Amino acid sequence: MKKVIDDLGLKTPFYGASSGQRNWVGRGDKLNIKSPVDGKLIGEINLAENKDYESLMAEAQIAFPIWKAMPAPHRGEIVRQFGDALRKEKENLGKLVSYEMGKSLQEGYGEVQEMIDICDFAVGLSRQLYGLQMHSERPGHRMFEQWHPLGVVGIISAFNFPVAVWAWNAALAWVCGNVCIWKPSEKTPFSAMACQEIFRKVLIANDLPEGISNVIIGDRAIGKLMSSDPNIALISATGSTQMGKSVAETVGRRLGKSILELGGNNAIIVAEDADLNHAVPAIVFGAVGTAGQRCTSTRRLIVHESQFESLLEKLKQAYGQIRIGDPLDENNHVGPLIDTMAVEAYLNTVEKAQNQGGELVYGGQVLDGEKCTSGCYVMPTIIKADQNMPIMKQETFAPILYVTSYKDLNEAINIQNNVPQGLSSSIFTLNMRKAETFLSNSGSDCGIANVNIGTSGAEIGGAFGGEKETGGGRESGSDSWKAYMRRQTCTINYSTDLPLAQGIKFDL
Ligand code: UN1
Repeated sequence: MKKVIDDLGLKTPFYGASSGQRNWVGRGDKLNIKSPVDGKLIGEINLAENKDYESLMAEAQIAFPIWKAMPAPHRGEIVRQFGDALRKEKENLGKLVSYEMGKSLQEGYGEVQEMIDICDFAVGLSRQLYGLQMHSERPGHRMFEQWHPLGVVGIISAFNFPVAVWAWNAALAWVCGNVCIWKPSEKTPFSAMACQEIFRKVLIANDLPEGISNVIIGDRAIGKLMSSDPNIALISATGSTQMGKSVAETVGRRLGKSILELGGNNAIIVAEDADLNHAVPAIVFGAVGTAGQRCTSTRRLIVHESQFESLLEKLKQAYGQIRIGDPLDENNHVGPLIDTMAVEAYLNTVEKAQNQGGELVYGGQVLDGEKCTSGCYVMPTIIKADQNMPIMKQETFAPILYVTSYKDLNEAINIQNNVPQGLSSSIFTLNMRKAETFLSNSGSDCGIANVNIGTSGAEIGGAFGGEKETGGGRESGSDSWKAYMRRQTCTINYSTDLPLAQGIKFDL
């Protein structure tokens, strides 16, 4: 791993202020960052304090006028170069993500691929930041709208996607003409610093100010500082609903903008006519992929009573084949949870579910042994559940799948919607009426609704996000870019008169 880290241009050991790399110099407490894979120290880092934030903000503000003065397609060219640099670093960065966060190497590479894809998307977008033109009601007038950058965009991201979620936000924010300050999770700072280093080199090669992209490694206090800072026009925050509520309140108090991508409690409905050959792998990947630590992870399975027992049997069999261990070993499907606190939450949830009447069908244990030395490896778990168990309404970031049964589709849709969160959802059916009902306005209430694919692994081309306690924000594809810009409606009078709108006469 040392070679991977060195190749990525990160100087080891990481002694904060002595690293000589401006963006992650911190004056605060020293933090030891250990890998959940083997419990070994990756490096030490000094957390940022208010003063560090202030100096980054000053750099960002110097960079903004320079960056926004560049035509959008030129900004797109810089993002294109970043995408190319990521292609070159895919292997190293994917490995670092896998080691620091604990997700499988395939998923680490997948995450970097998602960054490359959003860069490509943003390059195209840089020539398509279209405004509409309207017909004015007044003769000799032209009315149109145009989009301008916001300024400094703050990005707060979570440990589970240490790099991709930043890229969804940053690549769009940049082509839109903004500069960014990124506060990654303090659980995965090195992946973030590696990204920053890759982009920093692109900026230097193009004679551009480094302040276009900034990373700050800090705790909640820094997040709070960003949220309350009127110099940050938009905060895009990914994390728990609890964190999101606090960000929303703080940003809202100053009437700032926010994009919130918070908790999910995603369900798959399996209809009586589902193709189980497709449903089973989709469920397993959704529930155990990334050790159940995606906001899109499948947490609830709502199965038609006619399929219930046979599907449960098939799932037990499939779970028996899952290889758990070092995520950098490509033979393994599932790595560790992020830390021992997450293991504790997993155990608590399994216990609570059983106390509430759930039946443990598979898993429920922490793994040890020579392949699982960090204490962070747990068994993917299946719990036969009653839909009214309160624990089913909560999101636990762990591979725990609740399975419950239903009789008719409306009941299944009600169960699916009857949680505070509203991120992702899916149905497995070969019946067109059922599929369309699920997608109709009396169907899923989530931001993402899929048919015959699972709840996780969304493509970057669509707008990503969800409703209710998921926060309502949208990032990544479609027209999500509009949230990173301010809309200006312009009316030009080229007539020889001054007619007023609404036919009002005001003759002097
Ligand atoms: C997240 O877990 O915060 O759809 C993002 C997915 C990924 C992104 C998840 N593309 O599962």
